[in-house]
Amino acid sequence: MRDASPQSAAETVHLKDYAPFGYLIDKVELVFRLDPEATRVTSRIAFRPDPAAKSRDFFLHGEKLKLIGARIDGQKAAPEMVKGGLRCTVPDAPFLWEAEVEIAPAQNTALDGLYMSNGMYCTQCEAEGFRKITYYPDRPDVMAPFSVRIEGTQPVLLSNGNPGRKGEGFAEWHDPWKKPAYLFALVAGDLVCHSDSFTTRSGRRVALGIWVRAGDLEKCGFAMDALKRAMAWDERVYGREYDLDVFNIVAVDDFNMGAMENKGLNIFNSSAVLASPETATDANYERIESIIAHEYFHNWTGNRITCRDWFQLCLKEGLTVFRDQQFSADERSAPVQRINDVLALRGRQFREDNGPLAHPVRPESFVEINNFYTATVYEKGAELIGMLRRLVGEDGYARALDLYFRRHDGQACTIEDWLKVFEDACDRDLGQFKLWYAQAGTPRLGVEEAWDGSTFTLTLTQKTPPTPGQAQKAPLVIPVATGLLAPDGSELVPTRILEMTEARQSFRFADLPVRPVASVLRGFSAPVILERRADPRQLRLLLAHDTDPFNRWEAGRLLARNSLLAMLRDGADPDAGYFAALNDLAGELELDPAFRALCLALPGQDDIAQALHDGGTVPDPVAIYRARRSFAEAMARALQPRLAALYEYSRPEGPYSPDAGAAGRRALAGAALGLLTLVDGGGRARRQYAAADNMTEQLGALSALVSIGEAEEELAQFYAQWKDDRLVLDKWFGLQVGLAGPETAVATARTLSEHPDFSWKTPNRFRAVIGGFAANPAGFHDPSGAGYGLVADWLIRLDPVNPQTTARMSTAFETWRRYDADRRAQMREALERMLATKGLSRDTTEMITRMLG
Ligand code: 0A1
Ligand code: ZN
Repeated sequence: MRDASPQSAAETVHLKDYAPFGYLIDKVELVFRLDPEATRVTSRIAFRPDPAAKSRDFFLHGEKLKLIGARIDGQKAAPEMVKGGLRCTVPDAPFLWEAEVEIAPAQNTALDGLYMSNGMYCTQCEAEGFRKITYYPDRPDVMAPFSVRIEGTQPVLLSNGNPGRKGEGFAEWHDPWKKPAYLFALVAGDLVCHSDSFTTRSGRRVALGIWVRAGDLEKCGFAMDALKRAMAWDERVYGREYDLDVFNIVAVDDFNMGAMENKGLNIFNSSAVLASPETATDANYERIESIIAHEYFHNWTGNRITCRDWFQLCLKEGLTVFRDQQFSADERSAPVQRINDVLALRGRQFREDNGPLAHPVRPESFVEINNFYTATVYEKGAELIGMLRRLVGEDGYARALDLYFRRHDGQACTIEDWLKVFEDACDRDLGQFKLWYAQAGTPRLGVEEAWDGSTFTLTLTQKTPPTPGQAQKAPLVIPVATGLLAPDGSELVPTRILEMTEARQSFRFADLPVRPVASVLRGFSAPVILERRADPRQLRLLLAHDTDPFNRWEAGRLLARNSLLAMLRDGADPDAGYFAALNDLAGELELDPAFRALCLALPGQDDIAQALHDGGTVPDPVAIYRARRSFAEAMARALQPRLAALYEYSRPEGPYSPDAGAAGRRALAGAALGLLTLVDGGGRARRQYAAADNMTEQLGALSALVSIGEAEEELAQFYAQWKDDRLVLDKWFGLQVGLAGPETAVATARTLSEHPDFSWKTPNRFRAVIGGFAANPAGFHDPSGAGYGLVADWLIRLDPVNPQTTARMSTAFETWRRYDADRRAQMREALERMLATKGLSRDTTEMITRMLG
């Protein structure tokens, strides 16, 4: 661990070097005297030597702190200041450490530690921000109860735990649960509260508060409702009750991520809490519900049981993502949730896992831990939990989780601890399963079929391509959920889990009356790429009849993708057979509208690029954009009457409601509108735009018009209407840079990056404009290289201000090796230019170095 040699803090930290801290902490008392330029933080920390630890190295982390003074047991201490912190000689017995430091929150633009956002003080301590607040063993395995006193003139002063004394200019808080420093939080500002309460199943009343700026009070209702539903769900499904008298959430505008699970005081990016029908889309509501649940669920999976070190990040994140996905599946439609989760996994994690940034779900080394809050740790981490559950069954999973909470409450744990509870509760050896945590890369699953007149044999093969630092891969345990359909579409063999453990393995289905059509990897039962030569007739049968909704959708997806690939590779026409099958499915009135909307969506541009690359063809993003557009136009023409009817009759009546049913109907109407607009000149979209009373329909219509380049008037109107609403203005920016075609994208991004409302130091706005553009392949990959140049210029500018967001957004370049020689050279040049920037942050340096490999 870094703590073993703090002098080399900028160097690589290795999991194998982990060593426990030498001291335990009985209590922490902090006093904050707030001032934008000179906040004073005093700490009183009761240490005692840990009898179980070998080291007696008393090293406290500290960064950007001005030490005013330190004492040990009341005597002036003389610590040695070293890189990344201080070291001190301390008694070989319990002692009290006291220190006073000064920090300048107003100067903190990196948004970790204590910083200011719109005049409000707030903190972000995960992963290593607490060391910017005071000297402390800032590592997750050091847990302690905290008491906090805040002195400031702000009307609202919040911290973790339960409220204590409060008076003019001060407030005190006490958190009885021991926690690592990364869960510390403090907020001070002129805020108002949307209050409510929740009574736990054992009858304790918890006061709930969502704290926002005065103008935002009306936008908290949905988040509060989601919170109460999440609290009830965690009691019902996992038997987990909340454990403090209060639970507070604060919305801030300047935040690097979505939200943070600080004990009893979650801090949220305002985009992940605030919603009203006029300003938030259905997708925004869905995201809010899932993030509220995610942060709340961390109270048990993350806070009560935390990580021993940051290599174990997936212990809390994979599990908590899995839990929030389960929650959303229960609250909404399970198949739709699964499809969306897989879309996100393929879009972000597969891209990462198949490029230079590939790393195991539990990495073995890092330079900057903030660079490992990745799709692999989060989303693939969640998939591993799903596979475990599939392998041990629902009951086994429930027993294992009960044991996990019983055995490890109050501890800082490892993946070994996690797997051991499954081994003990389910009497199963998970030695091979553990490889999923250690081996990077997306396995390729091959499928061969044989039929002898009564027995159907599926032979599965697995192969994981090499990833950086891991040339050789061993076979994994892969649960392959499989069912068989008869040629008439009826189900011959219901879903069973084929448990694959070898590189090549056959599974037999005997005594069948007819040769079946196999539905393999139902529900996307493992995070793999299925490599199966798909016969279009079989796919059409699955699209029409599969009893597994995921594979039904997947069959349509494959038909669309194969047709697009054939257009791009061989100049083929769009697949009319697919359009006919889709037309039938879209008209199945008993099918969930949200599901049908997903079936009408085309594979994304990056998805197609990845598929071409996987198949050995160099992708041309501009050609992909054009092929996809002409495919969509052909689809719109082929399905026109159906789409017109769907548009007409799917939209829900009555006042806007964000519930899943109404949202699904709007999604279906919106999908129809998007396609129809490509062939109807935009009349419908213009009418919808003018009449819309909710953001979903207003933005849906505007997007459709922007896509055909006919939105000038509406864009101006939208800006005039929403210029004072920062979250809506982000949408206005994002939509223009994200949807512009290859002819206009670079110019649009350039113009908008010069717009007076492009407040680039605010992460949400930067992400909307620069991130939105980088996610538009037809613009970012402009053959001139201007797209790469524009993004690189902005990243170089943002880096000294906010390294975390810069490093995260530099992943726009992670696919550089996929492209043709010219684009490769231009992207490489942009990466090298960034890397050569004097004083480039450790965060961004690490990312670019890994990308250049
Ligand atoms: N733990 C939070 C996400 C988070 C992680 C890092 C942060 O700063 C580097 C901020 C938030 C979650 O999973 O929601
Ligand atoms: Zn999380």
